[in-house]
Amino acid sequence: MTLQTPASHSAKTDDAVWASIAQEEERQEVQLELIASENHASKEVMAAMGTALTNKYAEGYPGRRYYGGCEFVDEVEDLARNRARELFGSERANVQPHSGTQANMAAFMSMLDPGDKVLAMSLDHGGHLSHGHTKNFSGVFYDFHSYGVEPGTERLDMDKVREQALALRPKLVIAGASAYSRPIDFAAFASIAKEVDALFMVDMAHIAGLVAGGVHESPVPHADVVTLTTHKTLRGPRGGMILCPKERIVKINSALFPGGQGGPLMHVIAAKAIAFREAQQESFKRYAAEVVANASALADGLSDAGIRIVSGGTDNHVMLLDVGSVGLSGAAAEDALHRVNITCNKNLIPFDERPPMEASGIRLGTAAITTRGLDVTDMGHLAGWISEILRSPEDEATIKRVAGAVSELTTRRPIYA
Ligand code: DSN
Repeated sequence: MTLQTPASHSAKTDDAVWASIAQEEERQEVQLELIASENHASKEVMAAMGTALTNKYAEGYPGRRYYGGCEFVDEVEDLARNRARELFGSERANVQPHSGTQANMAAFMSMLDPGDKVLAMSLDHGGHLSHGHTKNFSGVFYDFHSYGVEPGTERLDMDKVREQALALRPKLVIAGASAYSRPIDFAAFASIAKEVDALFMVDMAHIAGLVAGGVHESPVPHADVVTLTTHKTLRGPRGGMILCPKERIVKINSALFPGGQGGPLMHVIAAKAIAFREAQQESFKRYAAEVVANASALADGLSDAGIRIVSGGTDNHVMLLDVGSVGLSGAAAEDALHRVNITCNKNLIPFDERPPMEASGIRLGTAAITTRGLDVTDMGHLAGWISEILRSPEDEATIKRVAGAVSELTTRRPIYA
């Protein structure tokens, strides 16, 4: 198969843009990507996004469009929807959301009226912007309240969540996080929602690939609506998706289009279809298991090196390091690791006293480095390098040595081998 990727296209005239794209491709190749929400999509997924489907307007849904000439994009969207349903065992799927936040907006619009009460995880404890941040549409239009982790364990205590739900009587309970390293008990959340007569939604953006790969419990049997992104552990194109039982799909579809979006991105939907097929393969199950094994090994290695891991470790792809435990802010730690080509992001830790732009933590994830073939042995080395840099962030000899080791590893494990 010849891939028609933009990078291989012969008619490139815009030197400025292509130079930046080439540099970004090189950056990804030479850096170890530990940002927990990023991954390296396959060449086939990327190729689909550089096709003529980007030219096509297709407002509506397959068989019911507001434009002519949709016969082939209808086929593509049907493939994507059917594969999504099979992959996650969901009765219905909407594959049109441009992002996770767009998916959440449509989900909320399908279930809530402005001003309705919602209970979701606090952003400061690992929740997401679109779960009620005051400047986000969610916090502007709905009455969000938050639950968080417990001070001692830094884990969710479902009895406490239940107490809050009983006191608040929300219309919707949301589970799902961007920086929570422990399994989420979807059955317990569903039972709490039922007890207070609320609807239950799960935003599984971070763990979608782990759910698809069978290494995290699926929220689909428990939730009224499940939203996700397709580009994190699921390793597809940048975008969102909604899963739901058949009785909810009419409202969801109409909340997404025309409620929150116009024309769908058909080139991205084609890439989603390809990614869902990839995620149906045995090799993806192995990948998901390796992501979790690598995260566990990395957390153990860092912990053995004396760096405090929030909640003591991880059961999924993500971990939060309390870099205050080695005298750094999250911002300083992010910068120090960047100097040796290890990319991550500063992150608040639960009960953080620093402001978000400084933070006391960094968040690390293993989805992208596992895609490029790193294994648990590599995790031992990586933990050592991270520890050395965090302990000696200004030491030029350490920086040079670790940067050299990172370079040797990234050369040995190219992204697109
Ligand atoms: N979900 C966020 C992250 O985890 O990086 C981005 O919205």
